[in-house]
Amino acid sequence: MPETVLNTAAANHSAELSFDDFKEIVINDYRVGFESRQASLLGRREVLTGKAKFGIFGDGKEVAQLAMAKAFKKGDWRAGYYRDQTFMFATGMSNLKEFFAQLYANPDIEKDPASGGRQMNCHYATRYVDADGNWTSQTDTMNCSADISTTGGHMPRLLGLAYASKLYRQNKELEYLKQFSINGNEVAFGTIGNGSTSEGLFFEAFNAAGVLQVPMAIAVWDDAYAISVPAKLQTTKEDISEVLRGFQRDEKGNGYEIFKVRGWDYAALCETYERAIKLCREEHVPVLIHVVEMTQPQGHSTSGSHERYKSKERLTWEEEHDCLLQMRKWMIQSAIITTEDIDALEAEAKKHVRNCQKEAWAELESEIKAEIVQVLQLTETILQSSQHRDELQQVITSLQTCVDPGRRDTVAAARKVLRVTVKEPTAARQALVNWLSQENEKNKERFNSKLFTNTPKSPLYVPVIEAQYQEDARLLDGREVLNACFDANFERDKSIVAFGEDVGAIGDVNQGFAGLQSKYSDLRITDTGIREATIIGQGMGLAMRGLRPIAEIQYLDYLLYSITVLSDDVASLSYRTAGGQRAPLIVRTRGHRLEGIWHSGSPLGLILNALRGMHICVPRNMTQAAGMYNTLLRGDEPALVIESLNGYRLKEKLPANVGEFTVPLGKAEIVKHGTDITVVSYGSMLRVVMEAAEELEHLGINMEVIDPQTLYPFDLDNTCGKSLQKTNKLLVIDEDLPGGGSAYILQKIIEAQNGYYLLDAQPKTLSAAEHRPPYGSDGDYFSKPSVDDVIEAVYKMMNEANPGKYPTLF
Ligand SMILES: Cc1ncc(C[n+]2csc(CCOP(=O)(O)OP(=O)(O)O)c2C)c(N)n1
Ligand SMILES: [Mg+2]
Repeated sequence: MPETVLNTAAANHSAELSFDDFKEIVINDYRVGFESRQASLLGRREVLTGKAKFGIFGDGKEVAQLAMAKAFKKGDWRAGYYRDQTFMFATGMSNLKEFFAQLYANPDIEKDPASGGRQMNCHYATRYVDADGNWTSQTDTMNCSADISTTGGHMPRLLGLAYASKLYRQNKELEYLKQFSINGNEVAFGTIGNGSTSEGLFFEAFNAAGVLQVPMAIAVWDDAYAISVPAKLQTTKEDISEVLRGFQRDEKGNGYEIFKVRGWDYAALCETYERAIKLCREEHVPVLIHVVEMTQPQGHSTSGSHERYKSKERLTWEEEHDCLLQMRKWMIQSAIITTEDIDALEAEAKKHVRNCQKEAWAELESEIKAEIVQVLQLTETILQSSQHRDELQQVITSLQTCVDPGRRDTVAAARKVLRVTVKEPTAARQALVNWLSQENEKNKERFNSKLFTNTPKSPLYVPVIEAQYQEDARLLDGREVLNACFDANFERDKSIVAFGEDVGAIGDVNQGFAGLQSKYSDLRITDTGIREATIIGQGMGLAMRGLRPIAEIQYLDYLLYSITVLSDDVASLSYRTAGGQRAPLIVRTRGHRLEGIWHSGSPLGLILNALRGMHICVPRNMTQAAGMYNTLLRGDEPALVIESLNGYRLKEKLPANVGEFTVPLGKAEIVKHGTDITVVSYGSMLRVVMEAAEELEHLGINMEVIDPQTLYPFDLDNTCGKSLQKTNKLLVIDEDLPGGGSAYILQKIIEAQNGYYLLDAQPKTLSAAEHRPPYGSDGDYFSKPSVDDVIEAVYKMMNEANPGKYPTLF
């Protein structure tokens, strides 16, 4: 049965403490909670008076977080949401000044280490990658994985963080990774709002953690609302722990230990957290702590007021059950503090918070003011000899009178001055041009950097090692080449694990991992449930904790089930922490043409748009795929590898160095040299293109075929652009929808590589039909580009260029 701790009880951790020590701890907790509340109140004011753009705060959730912080140890992890400032202050993972620096969007990572001003306020993260790309020691620190704003979106990552502890405890070969774990003793603490438990990701992760039996401690902060929508419209029976009762472990099997406790009852919360986390840490039993009767003193966020949708009775109840008010009463009643002393503490705390806020504002303001002075001085000098004094004076005045100016104001003023004086090329104007270009560099670093980690450990810097072939190299099925590659890597690096649906016992549906589970154990090659989103989350959490996961999505078509996790969480991690966190996760999948609507997907446009921040690899065969895995497994950035579904049984020569050779990312390869037209294609489509190339030779057309190999990064050496110097004609062919992956490739070649200037004919694309392909070979023929389609598309372009030489076909 779920354990319900609804009675106030003396916190049992105090058993070994003297009353004075106990009092000191409680009073200090109250101080942290009270300061946090003041930060919320002041934070809201800062938004309403215009210094910050938006605010969401943890008021009404303070006391439970004080209890959670007590149970949180070095080495532990948090994956939570925007209500957790009190926990972050109580653990020391953040502080009041950083809280305000983030609210003001200070882009300096010294001031806002969580996100360098990139995330909304109360989105937390600790930094674990140093400037050289080295991991810091995660067992010496408390660790917070970077928050995201999508409610429930962090649940898959939470699962992965907890799963890492399981691997570290059970796989003794990992003992050498001491900076990441001490015997898997680390608990992954999660927090989620009651409303967000309605999300599928919550249920998927919850079930998976029960199956896996991992040390995941998930707290539901239940304030009975999700913005304006009340519990009765969110949760069956209005009670999530009641709904989840079937997960309670019992004589029928493993499961969860479930706790329910009131959010204003400090002593009961401390006791609950102590018991729950002990079990979770020592026995790796996942726990649910459902914290009920929480409140929102200021409503949901600065975007609206809760008086609009909460009844008077509810608002009165919330006031009375304010957790800090209740804790205060209990402290006075229990003789922990006198009314006078707590009044004094509160007055002191208010002052302290105010000072932190002022300092945080002053730090940002002083930098911007210095920049304003520079722009004003430069503009004044320009003005002396300008014909446009009035306009320049206007720029000066509006910059001088700008309320709460930002960097956009200084840069916009400089750009305006340069426009106004475009016909006055003075030395003074040049000085402003120089200033602007320097600022642009700095602002690029502040606002646009670190989409990838770009450390010396980036896969882009992995040395290139060519594949070597012995004279009698064996000709194997493509899947066997991959299998040999994985085998060599698993042997080489004990931190590599692979998991997914049917990956373990049968070695994946195409047998790339065949035989490897029995060789390396089911802790390293592992079957999972059908749960794509949490397969990715599982991989992400492992990758954040120093392991090298290959997370497998059975078919590319099912990647969509995990696209939110990949897009919101994995792909944005480096950027949203300004390089403070990374997750070098490799996602393995297989796609392009095979059979039917859900086994033929090639949605590269969707992927390229959703997953900027990951490398996107589209190997044309299994040898190239192996070389890409060899590269990625030696680098520190996340990637997606899409193998060709119809290529596993095609014969390929086994390289002698199958686990060592590397295919560099962003290195396009000319797979057929030619002079008449440049055709760019990738993946399974390339085989079709090469078949067409043979017949086109008979028709007198010699095409150059280029395989970019990776779509992100795309052809870093401009191989495609250079090819156009020869052919002056470009055709991009893929299996995606029209305007999908091919449009991306066109933009790269025509615009980024300046291919436009080399063309003497309109650039074209040949893609699939706009619907998914029907089942059967006819379905494929009439939906995806066929050899006939390729031949005719190429021929038509040649016909248009030279109808005399290439008469119209039909
Ligand atoms: C996936 C997603 N859907 C919707 C939102 C918009 N949104 C932000 S907070 C919120 C309510 C969340 O309520 P709850 O989980 O109960 O947390 P609380 O804010 O009450 O602590 C909503 C709908 C979002 N951020 N992410
Ligand atoms: Mg809520």
